[in-house]
Amino acid sequence: MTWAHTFESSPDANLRGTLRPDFHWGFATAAAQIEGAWNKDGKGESIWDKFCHTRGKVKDGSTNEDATRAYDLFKQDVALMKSFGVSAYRFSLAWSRIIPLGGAEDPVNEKGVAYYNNLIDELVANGITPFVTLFHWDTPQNLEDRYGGMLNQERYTPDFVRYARLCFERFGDRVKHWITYNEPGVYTLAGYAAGVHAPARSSFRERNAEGDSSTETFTVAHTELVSHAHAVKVYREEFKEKQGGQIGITLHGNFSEPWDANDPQDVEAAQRAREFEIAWFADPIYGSGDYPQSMREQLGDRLPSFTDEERALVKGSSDFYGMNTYTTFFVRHLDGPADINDHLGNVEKLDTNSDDKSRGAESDTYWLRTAPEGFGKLLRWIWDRYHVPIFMTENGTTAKGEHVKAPPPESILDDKFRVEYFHSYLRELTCAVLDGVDIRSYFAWTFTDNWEWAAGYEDRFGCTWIDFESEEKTRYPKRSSYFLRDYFGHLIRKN
Ligand code: PNW
Repeated sequence: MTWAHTFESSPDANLRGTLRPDFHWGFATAAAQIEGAWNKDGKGESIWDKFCHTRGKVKDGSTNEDATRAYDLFKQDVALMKSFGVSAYRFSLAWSRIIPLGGAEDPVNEKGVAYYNNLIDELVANGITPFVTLFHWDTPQNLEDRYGGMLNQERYTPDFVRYARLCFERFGDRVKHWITYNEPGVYTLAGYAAGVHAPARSSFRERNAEGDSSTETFTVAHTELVSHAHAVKVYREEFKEKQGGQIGITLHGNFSEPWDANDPQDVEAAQRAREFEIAWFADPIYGSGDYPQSMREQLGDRLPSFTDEERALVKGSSDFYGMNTYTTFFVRHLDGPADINDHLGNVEKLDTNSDDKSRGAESDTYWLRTAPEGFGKLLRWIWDRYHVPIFMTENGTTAKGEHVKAPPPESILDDKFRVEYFHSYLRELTCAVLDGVDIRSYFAWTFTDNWEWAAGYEDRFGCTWIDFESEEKTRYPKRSSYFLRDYFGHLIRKN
């Protein structure tokens, strides 16, 4: 099935050619969600391999042992992407595939290196620019066992830096766009505050045997920031001149709107929520060089302090703002002192505002609703506060009803809900560009349905539907893939 879209009718007609000719568009993925081959060809165990083999952790009881089998089927996937006309592909490397035990002194798995070399070569041969994420949540389990992973900044940092250096050495002749960490905030909030993601630590003993949500969350974030900055320093000092690439970090961030726009306390609470979620990582890197004052006030000494050396290292440590965003929430202030385990800025997040207006149409994922207006505001908020070029590195949605048996009926593949999501968000993106916001890429999340972490295979974010029950994980493109092809064809200037 193919679909063709034209955009001659208002208001799309006058958006033609708005995006720069070198604007990159494509799909984003993560190794642990697609590769499968979890213990093949020498790959070591990651914290997600352990997590999904622990009873009760994943919603549908599934594992990522096979996932979409992207490890075996990468040539087919590159050909499919090419048929959608992408110019770029963002994917992550599995650290434990490259260094199975993870550490600076541990051996390299040449078969793992070869897999990524083959994938990169295949992309380049097909004219697709690789954007490579070093870390998308799959810490080698051995580093967790050896010294507590990111809780141990001193021991972890040299291990991460050696892994990063090895990747620059082996892949940097062809990879010119590097991302150190994907969403350091979600990694620590879900893994150490809520305890619902690997490595499954929190203060909540009914869920996790160990952990302290009130401190570890911020310790791990600090380790991510500092180790990111060390890896960037290595790239800039030892590789950048010769290889000519760019390096940065990707942060998550949804938009927060006041629940009651006429209540100054809610207006303040929405700003505080944006700072707890976004400025937590972005201020040290792109702004003041320190954590936001609002966080220091609430968290006191539970928030680590940057040494002078760390501050100098972290500030300016990203060539661009890597941005993942999905939705918007209404935020209402809470009275009284914040809970010890609060990470939101002493607010509550709601689906409707004081006028009972909904934040958007429901997807198949509880936290995600279509909210393009907030996206437009968020782009401007980030641009006004930090003024660095923005690479959109993830954006997308699930849609209700897609979890059916194969073969999927045409009504499922004609994914109107997802098309409407992309259409409305890309209009906002284009308007922001017209307003002067410097945006250089857009990666849809995600290429195919995949293993959605603790939600298993039931949350389908793909622009291609996958039959997970078939041996070949048969791929069925949804209409949204063709919509993106046609809409970017319209939006990107041709010269
Ligand atoms: C991202 N939130 O995670 C990740 O980078 C992907 O690996 C993941 O599959 C995708 O989004 C969809 O979930 C997020 O609650 C998880 O706002 C949660 C949120 C945002 C991003």
